[in-house]
Amino acid sequence: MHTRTILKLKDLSVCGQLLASFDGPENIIIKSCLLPICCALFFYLIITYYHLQEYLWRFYDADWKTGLCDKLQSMQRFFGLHPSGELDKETLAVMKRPRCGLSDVEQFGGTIRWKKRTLSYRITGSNLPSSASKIHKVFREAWKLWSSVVPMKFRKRSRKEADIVICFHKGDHEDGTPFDGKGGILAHAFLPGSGIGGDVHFDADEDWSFNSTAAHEFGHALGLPHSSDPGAIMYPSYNFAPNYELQLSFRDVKDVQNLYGEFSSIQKMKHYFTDWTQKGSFPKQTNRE
Ligand SMILES: [Ca+2]
Ligand SMILES: [Zn+2]
Ligand SMILES: [Zn+2]
Repeated sequence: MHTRTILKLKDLSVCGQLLASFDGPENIIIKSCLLPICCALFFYLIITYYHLQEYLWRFYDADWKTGLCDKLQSMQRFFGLHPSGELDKETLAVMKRPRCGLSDVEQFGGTIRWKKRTLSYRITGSNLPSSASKIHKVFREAWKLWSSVVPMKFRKRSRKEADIVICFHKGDHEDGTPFDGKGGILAHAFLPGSGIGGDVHFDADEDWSFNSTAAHEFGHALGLPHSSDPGAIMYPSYNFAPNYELQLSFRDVKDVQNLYGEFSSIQKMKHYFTDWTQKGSFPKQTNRE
């Protein structure tokens, strides 16, 4: 483990040299001023190192055998940064971005998916951060994004059991992956399956701007892993740009169609016709490359 390169301890040695250069009793005041700065830098590095370890452990393989430097390089490669293995400014900036709680390196092999074509979802819990009608609207639009490219339907249920249960939770909510308050992790989801499988949890401590977060988490609920394409909905950091238009990337479409197939020609025509009668226009092409 190349801790020295990750922590950049040379910064500390510069401080040490600086302190040593003010030798003699006449420099005692200067030294007493520099000492707290050096201590603050030391604690800053220790805290940063702790956060880095936690981040890499959570999102880049929880295997003790893989060195921290190797994990850091995998992270830098995933986000298109120079794989220096050093905790530089760009890497720190990526670590601070709000993101999804799932791993970036876990692959599901394209075999974990729902066998049925119509899925039900239900919103439960009491921590709704906004009006129920607004939340339903956002979720409906997020599901529609996926149902516009694969032959799947998503139906909301108010009472009975549903395939996908959506909740807003604060902190530890007893699924082994506690939320972290404001910032950091905004949501997580479970892969398709029975019980908790397919369920989606949002951090109730966030100021919600759901669009891209919901669409991303619903992608996981369908069985999709993270994508390293910055334009993809399945990129681990959510896109909150003010003028961001919610749409699937070419990669998102290909990945979800690998799991659930494409529309047949008849389904495509029906889809176009429905859109035309509802909006008076044909659906726009969402497959961004
Ligand atoms: Ca959070
Ligand atoms: Zn995710
Ligand atoms: Zn959870």
